[in-house]
Amino acid sequence: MAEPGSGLPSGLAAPTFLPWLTGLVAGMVFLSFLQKLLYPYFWSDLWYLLKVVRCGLWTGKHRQKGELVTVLDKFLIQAKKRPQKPFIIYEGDIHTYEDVDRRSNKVAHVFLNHSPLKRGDTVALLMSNEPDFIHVWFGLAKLGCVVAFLNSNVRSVSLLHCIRSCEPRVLVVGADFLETIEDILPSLPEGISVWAMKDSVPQGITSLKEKLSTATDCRVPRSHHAISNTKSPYLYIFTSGTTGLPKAAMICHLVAINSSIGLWAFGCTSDDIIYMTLPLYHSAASLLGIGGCIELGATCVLRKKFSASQFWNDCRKYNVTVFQYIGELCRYLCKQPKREGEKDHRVRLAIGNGARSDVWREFLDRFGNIKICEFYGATEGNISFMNHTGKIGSVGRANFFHKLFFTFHLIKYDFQKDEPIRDEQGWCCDVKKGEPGLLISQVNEKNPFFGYAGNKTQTEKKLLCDVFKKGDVYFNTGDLMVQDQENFLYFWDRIGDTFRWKGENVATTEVGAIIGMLDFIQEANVYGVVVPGYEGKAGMASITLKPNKSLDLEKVYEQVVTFLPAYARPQFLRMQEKMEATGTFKLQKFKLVEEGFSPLKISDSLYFMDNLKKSYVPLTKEIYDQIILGKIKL
Ligand SMILES: *[C@@H]1O[C@H](CO)[C@@H](O)[C@H](O)[C@H]1NC(C)=O
Ligand SMILES: *[C@@H]1O[C@H](CO)[C@@H](O)[C@H](O)[C@H]1NC(C)=O
Ligand SMILES: *[C@@H]1O[C@H](CO)[C@@H](O)[C@H](O)[C@H]1NC(C)=O
Ligand SMILES: *[C@@H]1O[C@H](CO)[C@@H](O)[C@H](O)[C@H]1NC(C)=O
Ligand SMILES: CC(=O)N[C@H]1CO[C@H](CO)[C@@H](O)[C@@H]1O
Ligand SMILES: CC(=O)N[C@H]1CO[C@H](CO)[C@@H](O)[C@@H]1O
Repeated sequence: MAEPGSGLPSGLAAPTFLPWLTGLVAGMVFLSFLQKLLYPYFWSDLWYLLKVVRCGLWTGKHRQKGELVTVLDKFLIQAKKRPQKPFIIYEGDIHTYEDVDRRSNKVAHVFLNHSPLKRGDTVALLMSNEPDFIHVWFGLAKLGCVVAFLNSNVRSVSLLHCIRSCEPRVLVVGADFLETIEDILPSLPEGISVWAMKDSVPQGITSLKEKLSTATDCRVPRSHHAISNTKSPYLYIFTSGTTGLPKAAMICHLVAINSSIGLWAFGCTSDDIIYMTLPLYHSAASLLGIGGCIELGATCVLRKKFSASQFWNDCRKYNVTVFQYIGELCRYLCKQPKREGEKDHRVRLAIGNGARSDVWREFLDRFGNIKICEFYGATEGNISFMNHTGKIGSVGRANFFHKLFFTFHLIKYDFQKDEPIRDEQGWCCDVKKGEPGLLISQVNEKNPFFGYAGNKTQTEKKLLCDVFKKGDVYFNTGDLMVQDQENFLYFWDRIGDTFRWKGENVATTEVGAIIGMLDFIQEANVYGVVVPGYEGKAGMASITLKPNKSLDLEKVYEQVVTFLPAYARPQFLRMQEKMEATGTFKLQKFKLVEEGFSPLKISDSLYFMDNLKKSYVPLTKEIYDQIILGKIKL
């Protein structure tokens, strides 16, 4: 770098009147100019680094004193410090920090007195967004149990798979899920006791609600949940990795503590009111959102389900200042009919991921000056970015400071073979700026990967070995990203056997297996296709029939609706005479994805999922046009 003032002729300030001062000022102006030119984000990067360091010191401090402070401990501290402060506002009811503390004590006492649960046992929780989700979660955490959050969209066989994979002793279900659970009750593994948050329950299920009404709310001794190792398990959160059925990612206390600092790092304070419409069973809402509120002592306005038409009304009603989003949410809000006074609210910050640049711009135009902070972080991965400079579309920036702490790479990827490209020596290579590459992050002592519950093979599949040299290990995020000239990172696509739709990852093998159960289906090949105007990809199943069998469209519809969550149901079917044998299976999938769902381009019969007719119907040109124009909503 140029030396300060070196470009200035020294005799310029002729009467040699304090020449060094002139030189210094000129030098500083020049330096600042240089900094703006070469390092325009220097100050924001540095600011971000200081925050990261500060929270590192914070976690370190508590470790040094020999006392490990978990997110639950922080909650207890807040409950003592500000008992009357609203913690959760749900359907107009206020639950203060003290209220939540008391009710979760009750939950703890019920299980302490009426079940054989002990510290370290896993409890699966199937509930929608409601205060009791948090009461049960915290109550069980107070007993040192590990809570597994089940995705509440998942049904039957997939749900059973999820429950089996985390080996719980107890299953707690919300009132809305009694029917779901009754369906699988006979198939549940031996020794799981089922509890429901409802007064009257069928045989074989215990009523938690009834027991709560008589339970004591006195404090649970800290010895039940005090931890001696921050890497011990705290939660299981299900994710669809790059392959197969959902997997339970183990979240240890340390990851939860780190995530809970997120809101603070984005600039939230205890005065903020955070609007939460995302499902609590995902890490964004539970770890970042609820954990973040606790860290700050802030208020969370919880909603059972996101509603685009109610969104701004709620924001006004509750004086919301911050909300969490996924890309779809911003898009739905932009699609709402325009109304008077749309900028009339107090929201100043939105935190989330997946907002595309076009939607992002429209959103700002329409709803006013809201700072949008994108972040990226795989639930189970050891990598995260924050858009701490608010650049439109980007998930964050890999800055100089960042690289000191996280080792990540974008490596070249073969889209057709669906695997990283390796050179003659067998090493992977970094992509050039501007090209999409697979995001991987190094796994080592400092940067551990905690793996999935139950299955070693699955854990190993998420890891890439011998990447740049013999013996190195990287975590494969399954996400393709692009890095621009300024080092901003942009989400590009997902690889492997999953695609994203409505904010959820869809495992193609799972969907394929469900359709394959039908007796007339020979083979089902599932993938996602791009539909203009939507985030992610819509599901499509390419199928072949068994000899002498005919396609029963209603049966296919019934099958997917019965067994798959709404986001995983294929929107389109494509009937193929036989699966083409060109090259590998993966290669063929690549071709199918490219071909999309246009009846004008594809000669095979195409079908469209029609929820009114409760069947798949032929995908005509009219239907196709209406989908493209947004007149038919997917
Ligand atoms: C959590 O944050 C601390 C401090 O920033 C860091 O030292 C630690 O490695 C992080 N751990 C995980 C698992 O994220
Ligand atoms: C929102 O703020 C206004 C003005 O500060 C206040 O009068 C009102 O009570 C607040 N509403 C809620 C639900 O806190
Ligand atoms: C683990 O995964 C492998 C491959 O996905 C599978 O064959 C095996 O049955 C699984 N084991 C368990 C215990 O789920
Ligand atoms: C299918 O039907 C044809 C004629 O109807 C018959 O010749 C053939 O054996 C059948 N194949 C099978 C596998 O049932
Ligand atoms: C997502 C995640 O857990 N990231 C962590 C990876 O490890 C670094 C420290 O080495 C943490 O700071 C990150 O939070
Ligand atoms: C948390 C954080 O640093 N957010 C940044 C996001 O982007 C804006 C610019 O629009 C910055 O001012 C913020 O600092």
